[in-house]
Amino acid sequence: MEQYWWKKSVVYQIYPKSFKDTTGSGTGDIQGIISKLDYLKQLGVDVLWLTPIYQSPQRDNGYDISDYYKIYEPYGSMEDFDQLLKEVHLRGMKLIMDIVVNHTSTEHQWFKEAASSKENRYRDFYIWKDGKAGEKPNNWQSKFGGSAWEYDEKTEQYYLHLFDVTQADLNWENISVRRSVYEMMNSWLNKGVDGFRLDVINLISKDQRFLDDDGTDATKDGRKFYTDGPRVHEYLQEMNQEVFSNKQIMTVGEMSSTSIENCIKYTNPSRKELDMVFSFHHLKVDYPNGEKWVRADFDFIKLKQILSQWQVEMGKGGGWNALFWCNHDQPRVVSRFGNEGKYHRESAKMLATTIHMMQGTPYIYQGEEFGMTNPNFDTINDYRDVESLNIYQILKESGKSEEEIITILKQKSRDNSRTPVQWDDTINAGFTTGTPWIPTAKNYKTINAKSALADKESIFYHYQKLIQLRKNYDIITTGAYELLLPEHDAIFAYIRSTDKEKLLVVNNFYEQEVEFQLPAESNFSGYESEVLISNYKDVAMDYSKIHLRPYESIVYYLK
Ligand code: TEU
Repeated sequence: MEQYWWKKSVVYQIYPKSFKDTTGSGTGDIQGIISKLDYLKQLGVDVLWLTPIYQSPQRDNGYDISDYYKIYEPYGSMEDFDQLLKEVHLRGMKLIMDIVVNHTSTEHQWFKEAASSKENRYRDFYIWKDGKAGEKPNNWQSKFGGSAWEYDEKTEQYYLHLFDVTQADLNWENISVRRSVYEMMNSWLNKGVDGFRLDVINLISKDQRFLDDDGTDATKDGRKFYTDGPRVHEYLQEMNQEVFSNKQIMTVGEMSSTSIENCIKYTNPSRKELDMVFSFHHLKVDYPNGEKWVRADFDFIKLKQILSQWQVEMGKGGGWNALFWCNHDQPRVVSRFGNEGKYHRESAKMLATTIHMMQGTPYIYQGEEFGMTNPNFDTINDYRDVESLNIYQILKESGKSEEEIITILKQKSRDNSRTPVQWDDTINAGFTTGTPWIPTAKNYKTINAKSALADKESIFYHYQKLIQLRKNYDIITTGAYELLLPEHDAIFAYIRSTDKEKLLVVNNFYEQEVEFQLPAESNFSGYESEVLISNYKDVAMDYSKIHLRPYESIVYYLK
């Protein structure tokens, strides 16, 4: 197998809880995933990424693991998992697991032991600190709101939790933690798993001084003391040596608040750390001054600038991007950057083309392939996510009205992408015969996989074609990237080039019709052109000057 096989692959992310329920429990399960493998094969994806399926109290829907070696029972048994892996491989696809090793659940045996006494041998598996003059050890904040420290009465110390209070941070300074993690990861590889998505892996190394954040930078929450921390590259090189090396697997790191410089280090093959990274800077262009919890339009110019900067600089640095618009933590892309109404289909296809013609490995989040939207829940009773519920309380205490808070949650909540996959137009969209753990979006009768499969012009077949193009045109993998018209307020156009051929990708991001004029300095003379993919029929063949219809997207192949 080609060493960098994942450079031409497309990954499909499955959030099992909301994917497909076969028992009537209202929660998705492994047999449900197995039942949809032929659908995924038809789409053409190469790799499936399962978000955590391990034993967990489910406070954070599986990102709070209480046993890395057991399957969360409502999802099924280890035998079900073994069957899934076999069926995935039989179809020529691969499966990667989501590994959460920045923290465990406080229900994990390690934490129970650690919290039992200061002398317990697992005490140093976690980060315990004395208070300071009756206060918390420092002013670091949890990413889910409130302090990042929780006081344990029994042992009279605080433990660190960068996320929920039930997600205690592991102490990676402790070689026993690292050895236990590597042993667990190898056990999953020995079962035949094809790689890992590593959750917030750039947070595992903390500055051991545990200083207060002096408030000089925008976030003021302490993240500068643990983001891309002092030993993170050392730990990843050790993990690579102990787990990944000499195996044809794929690894992708989720990088919270990271930098391009660090992501080049994480993914340049010479450093033997990871294969690729998720960065989120392009998904904060609707966070005014970095603030997530306000309703805000997105900054289109900034979106183009950030995506382009990561294309150019990661390309120059020998790094590799994971390309994505959404996942289980982000709102649905067609609701966030596209059009939920009249131009739902055109805008969803345009957004897909924009990201799939870039350099990197594209990720499709379940339901994105047929245009699932945010559910637009009107009441807090429909929200389930620990982050949503925490922020609801915080905003309420800050004096915001119920209506203001719901408006914000409708746009920004992680629940937006966690509603049941809409398989067909039957009750609960064919996701479950029971009561779904979270309400189904109301538009399932018109937006569902079954109707998409029956319509050759659907978003599904646009994604299917994009996936196929990546296999057939090396320029999509290797071509240099150049943004055109950087200051244009509606057009996102870029070029991919090799010495023999070019791709010209032109997207109208808005409903307003607009003229595209190829910049004079673009040297395109003497090329023959063909349209590789578009979201309208009868597209303009003369690419030098095009009238773009609402959300029109065209890819010209020139050689
Ligand atoms: O996400 C970490 C992360 O960056 C986002 O959750 C973000 O911090 C959060 O939405 C605050 O805005 C990973 C997982 O993808 C997420 O589902 C988990 O909740 C989190 O880590 C903790 O494991």
